[in-house]
Amino acid sequence: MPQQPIVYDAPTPEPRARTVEAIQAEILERLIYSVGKDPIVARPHDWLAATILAVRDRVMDRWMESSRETWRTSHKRVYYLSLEFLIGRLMRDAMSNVGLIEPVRDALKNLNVDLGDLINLEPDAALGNGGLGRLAACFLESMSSVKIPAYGYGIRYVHGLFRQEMSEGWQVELPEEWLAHGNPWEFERRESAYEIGFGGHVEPVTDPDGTVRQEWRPNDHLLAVAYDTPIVGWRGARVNTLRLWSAQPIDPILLDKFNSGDHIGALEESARAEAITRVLYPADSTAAGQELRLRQEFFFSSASLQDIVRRHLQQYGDLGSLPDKVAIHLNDTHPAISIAELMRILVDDNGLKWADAWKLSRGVFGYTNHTLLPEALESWPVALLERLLPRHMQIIYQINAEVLTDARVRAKFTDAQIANVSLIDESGGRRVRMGQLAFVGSHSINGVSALHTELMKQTVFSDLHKLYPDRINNKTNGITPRRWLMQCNPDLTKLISERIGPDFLDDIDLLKGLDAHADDPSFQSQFAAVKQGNKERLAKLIKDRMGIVVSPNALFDVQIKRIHEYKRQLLNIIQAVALYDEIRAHPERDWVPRVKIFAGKAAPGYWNAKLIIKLINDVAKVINNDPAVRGLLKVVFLPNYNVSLAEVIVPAADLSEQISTAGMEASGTGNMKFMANGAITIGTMDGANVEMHKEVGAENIVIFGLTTEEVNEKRAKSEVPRAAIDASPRLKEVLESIASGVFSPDDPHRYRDLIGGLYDHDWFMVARDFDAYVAAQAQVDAIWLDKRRWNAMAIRNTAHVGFFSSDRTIRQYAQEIWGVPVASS
Ligand code: B1H
Repeated sequence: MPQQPIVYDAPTPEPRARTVEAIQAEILERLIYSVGKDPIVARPHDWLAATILAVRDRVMDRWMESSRETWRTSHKRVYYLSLEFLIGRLMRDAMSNVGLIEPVRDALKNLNVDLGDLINLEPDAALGNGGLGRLAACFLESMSSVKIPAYGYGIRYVHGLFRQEMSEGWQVELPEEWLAHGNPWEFERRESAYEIGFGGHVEPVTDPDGTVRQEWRPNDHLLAVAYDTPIVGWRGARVNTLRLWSAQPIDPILLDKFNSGDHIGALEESARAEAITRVLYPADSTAAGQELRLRQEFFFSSASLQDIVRRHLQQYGDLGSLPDKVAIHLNDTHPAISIAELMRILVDDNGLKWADAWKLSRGVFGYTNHTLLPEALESWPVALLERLLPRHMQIIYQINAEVLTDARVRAKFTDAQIANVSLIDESGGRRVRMGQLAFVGSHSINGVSALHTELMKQTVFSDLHKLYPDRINNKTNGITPRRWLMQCNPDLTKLISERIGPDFLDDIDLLKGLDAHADDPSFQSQFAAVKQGNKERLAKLIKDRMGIVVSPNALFDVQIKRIHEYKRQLLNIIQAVALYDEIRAHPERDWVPRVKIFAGKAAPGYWNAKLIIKLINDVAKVINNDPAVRGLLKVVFLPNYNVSLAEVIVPAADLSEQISTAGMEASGTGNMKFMANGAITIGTMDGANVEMHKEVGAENIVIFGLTTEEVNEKRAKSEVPRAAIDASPRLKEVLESIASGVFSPDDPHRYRDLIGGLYDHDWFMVARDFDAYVAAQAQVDAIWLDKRRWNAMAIRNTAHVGFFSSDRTIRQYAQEIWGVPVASS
């Protein structure tokens, strides 16, 4: 059926009324007619669904308007391809961005329902592991806020990141069920379904005009069905679409099998197809490596590209304008197979010449690298790609041939350099390196902090950078100040508005106006009172969930993030043990009461990370129950860290732990969230900490430890850490106590190997940074005791967070990578 022409000036829908009465009536109407419940028996989940539907309606008008405008103005569209979107809850975000929190609260109150209860009932959309997925979510919100026409493309996992429970201090993983009560935010688009192929073979076909084309004949097919979620920007600036793909079989039931009595066999294809989008791989900063993961990557890349090309052809009828109208961004290498898929679509399906297609394709793609950790760099066995995607493997070979010729002939590279830039890793089984593919197929390759981008040039991509020197650029990460300041910390937002006026809500750089008030005692005490309120709320949560009583007057010292050796939760807990020993040895001293708060998930197969969780819990048990500590130190590990828990912890933190081994954390984004909420950072010169140090000033951040160069030097010399341990009696004592079972009397050898690693190689420099860390913590104590100084520092952190808004990051992507015009704030 031919597509109907689009009539741009058709009447737009009448915006829904926003009064309390209208909203109240609509919630009731939705409850009865959409949820199908009588108000007298409706349960909280029914009210939640009805409320979301009423809020969603008030986003719809803006959604239609936004997409009509993009069609009408022929504006360039940005497509952000990401295997992860760590969205969290959507209702408060949407209400806040369209200014409906108060009327909805009042409408619900009239119906005897508490808005806060409903907010806490909404499940988190946890379609991501950590920073990479959360960044994608912040970017979506910022793209809407700065009015960039954009789509997020990803996978609608049935099970997001696993739920973490504790069993005697050990992490246990349970399946996550965010869709259990349905998802009122999404629209299923059965009409936007694409066929995705796997396997089969490639056949040359001769066209009537005599040209020979390659045609891929997959032997395995399934459908990608779209589910759309509206993402509304600040003050409803624009509504963009998050389009998540779900895998479905082409034939839900194989009728011949069914009719012959094989009822289970008849459903096999269905189960196989649906397996692709069933679950998110739970590894952060480690490549998954299984075939199913590669299937996920191709599945969502192919569906997204088919959708993009269809939309472009519908509007422009010609592929030559692709780079003028389309920017496709690869969030890490997970969607890098898109490069080969677009080439296949252009050359095989649409008959473009290879060279023309390659130019168009490179004009369209941009790629962000998020880590240099070798275990996270994706590569796939050639044999696997040949079997699953035979045509794509041919295309990759052809791309590689051109790159290698360029390296040899134009750049006169040595053999070693050629091996470095090759898309095929020939050492130990042939593998396709997705980073190299993403690099050569993109016109822009960016890192996520200044330091990380520099290291990209010096390490993983050094030779590719020499070959194509104008491609690598930096885009320091950011966070959305809506979710991470205004929504999670309404009291602070109100206080700031009263002090410097509300304009900072629309121009976050205006927070600098707080500098002038940083030393004002009255403002300081108001700022501290807000923090105190947030700490009381967190203390209550800790009491309710864990039964542990913590004093909101203590210093809340917080490390929340994925558990990883390079992030060094181990350094933090060892310092806690050292402090414990000191408190007991010197009860007479004037100790600063501290609560050490940890939260985070470990990848299920990452033994040392799981052991570190157990150690934190073992140490907590001893310290929290030792009367000699007199409550001066508490250790808490909060289970099941996720976005909504972060929204409670971050505003309550006094001290933000950003203590990764220098050179290893590409950026970090939690660091920025704490900064916004007036916590002081204790951190290494790593990732975006370096730029935070610059923005807030050296006197407002506590920096310690080895630099990247020093770490590299020690590693290059294979210097053993024993000297550092011998030189620090305090460290030695702590390590011995942990290794000998003081905290694990039920299994005295539990930590022997973990601690042994610090003696043998200490790759992450825990021992060698220990003394510097302890000294930095002492400096923190000293500042804490000088309340005026602490408060001034905290205020200055909030004041200088503007640079770390994802609106700034997104504007830079738009101008410098995507070629999309943006209004300045
Ligand atoms: C980051 C990942 C990551 N870097 C592989 N790399 C994954 C790699 O499932 N996988 O295969 C999943 C995640 N995640 C993080 O990205 C960095 O460690 C942070 O430093 C950074 O802030 C964040 C956003 O750029």
